[in-house]
Formats: sequence, C-alpha cells, structure tokens
Amino acid sequence: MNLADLNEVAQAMVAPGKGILAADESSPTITKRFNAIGVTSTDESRRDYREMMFRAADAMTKYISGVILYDETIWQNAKDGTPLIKLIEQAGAIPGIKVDEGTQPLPACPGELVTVGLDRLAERLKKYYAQGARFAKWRAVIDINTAGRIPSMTAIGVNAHALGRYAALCQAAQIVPIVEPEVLMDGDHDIDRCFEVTTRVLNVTFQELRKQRVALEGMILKPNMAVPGKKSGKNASVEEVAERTVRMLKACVPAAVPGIAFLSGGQSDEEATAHLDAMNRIDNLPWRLTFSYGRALQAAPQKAWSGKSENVAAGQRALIHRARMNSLASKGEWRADLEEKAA
Ligand code: 5MM
Repeated sequence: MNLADLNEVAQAMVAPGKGILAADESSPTITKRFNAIGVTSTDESRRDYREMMFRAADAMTKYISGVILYDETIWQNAKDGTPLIKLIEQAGAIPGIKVDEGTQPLPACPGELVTVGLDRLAERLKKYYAQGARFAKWRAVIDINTAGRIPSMTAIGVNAHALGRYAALCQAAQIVPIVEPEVLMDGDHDIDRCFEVTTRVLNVTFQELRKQRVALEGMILKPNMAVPGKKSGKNASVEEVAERTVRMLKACVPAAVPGIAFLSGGQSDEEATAHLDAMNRIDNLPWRLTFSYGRALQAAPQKAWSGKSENVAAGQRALIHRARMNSLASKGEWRADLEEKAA
C-alpha cells in the first residue's frame, strides 16, 4: 500500500467546493427510480441516463470530484463508443465503484441486515483498478426500530467488521475506501435516538477500522446526519441538525480522516443542501465536510430528463444546478434565495 497516493486521492475526493455524485444504484434501485418517471429500465436507458449526467460539463468539471458507479456502468460505453468511465476521467473527476453486493437477513437478528460481498473482493478490486477505479464504496444498513429493540449490538458489530475487512482490502489494492455505515432515517425515532445510535455505530466502526489496520488518512467516511426519523412526526431546525451532527462526528471521527462526504438518506434536495451548508458555517472543523448524494443530486435531473432525448439539456441543467448548490454548501456559502432565482 502506498499511503501517500491513497491520501492524495482521498484529498482530491473532498477538494474545496467539490463533492461526490453517488450514481451507483443497483439495477433494482434504478428501475424503481425510472418507474417513478415512467421510463423502462433497460441496459440502454440506464446508459443514456448516466451518459447524460457524465456529459454535464459544468457539473463534472467544477463541482463533482468523483462518481460512484455500479458494476454495469463501469464496463459500459457511451452511444458514440467512448467508455463511460473515460467521460468521467476526461472531465477531471475520479471514477469510483460500489463493491458491496447488497444486504441479506442477519441470522438470529429478526429485521436486521448484513451487507455481503467480501468473497473474491480482492480479485474484483484488481479488475476495477485496472479499469480505472481509484476509490470504492461499501454501504452497511442499520435500521432503528424501538419496538423491535433494533439495532442490536450483533448487527452493529458484524456490519462494522465487514466495513473493516472491505476497507483493508481496498487499501491493499491501492483503492480509497468510502466507509458508509448508514443509519436509516425511516423510523419513528427522534433526533436524540438517531444521535445515540449513530454515535454507537461510528464508534464500533472506527474500532474495527483500527483493529484491521486501516490507514485513516487513506479513507473517506460517508455517514448519515443526525435527524429525526421520517415517521416520528417531529422536525428539527437546520441549525439543530448541523450542531448535533458535527457534535456527534467530533466525538467519533479522528482528525486523521481527510473528509466526510454525507449521504442524503431521503432528505429533500434543499434540506440536504441546507444541512451541509449550516455544518460548514461552524468554525474549526477538523475534516472537510461535503456531499456524496444519490437522490438529493439526481431526483431533479431524473424528473427533467424523463427518458426523452429532447430533454437531455434540461436534465443536465438540473444536475448542474444541484451540484452547484451543494458545492456552495460545502463551503458554507449557499443561500436559499439562490434556489428561488434558479427556479
Ligand atoms: C445511489 O444509491 C446507492 C445505491 O443503493 P442500492 O445499492 O440500494 O441500489 C446508495 O448506496 C447511495 O450511494 C447512498 O445511500 C447515498 O445515497 P442517498 O440517496 O442516500 O444520498
């Protein structure tokens, strides 16, 4: 492992004013998104959609540091035969790859999941590196369900262990691991419970990363923010979310980690931007804080595009807009009126 090179890639992923486009939806997930806009999901429509995004020059060159791809996309060519991965590289962005193979029910832990995909991961990483991937992503999913006493320490432990195994294998293959332990915001829990569970998950995850000798300087953390569950009927102010999230991260994430790139987790586009912006207005942060959004970057371009070639420019404009808003938020320079002006 060459740590200086890993650190250089990690720093570039969180370069000032830039963040990550999470375009790594598995085929079932992108099919769900396409169904919502009335588009049939085929190899070709998935390719066309992703090509549209990777050709949105202003987004890709100014605001996006890297793109997380799904296995299918990393091997696909654009309509004119250019490999999609080349479009990303030509824009000056870094190609990344989702390497987990989804979740399975965790035995003896009803309602809980474990992320799988460690078997043959070392071989797969070699192939992805040869194809141009310089970072990877693995997502662990932790649900909160107070009635079911979820999450259990078993689920937190096995998922953290897998994140540690994955991260160590990535670094051995000279690939920067994005470590994503996602605590879902779907439940009826309040912000205190989200704060408490996420703190526990992050602490156990970093224990595992240390145990498995992962170099913190050569990784990126992708966490959820501290927010109330969607079904709680409770709201938290932008400042409260920002203050709680930064407090939680300061207690759990060593300053050696170059950057934290948040998931959006089902927040609205503007909420995700406003929360990131408010965090970046807090002084003396030990790491760079930016975005690694999937839905909060793509919902608007998906709708504008709606599978029609005549809408490609509109889809690209929508992506450029969201990427610019989040770029400003990553510097604490976003203002709500910029959204209205664009509308
Ligand atoms: C883009 O969605 C990613 C892939 O999900 P599946 O494996 O379930 O298809 C997902 O991992 C994503 O990278 C993160 O959760 C962040 O996305 P959001 O939409 O939460 O910002």
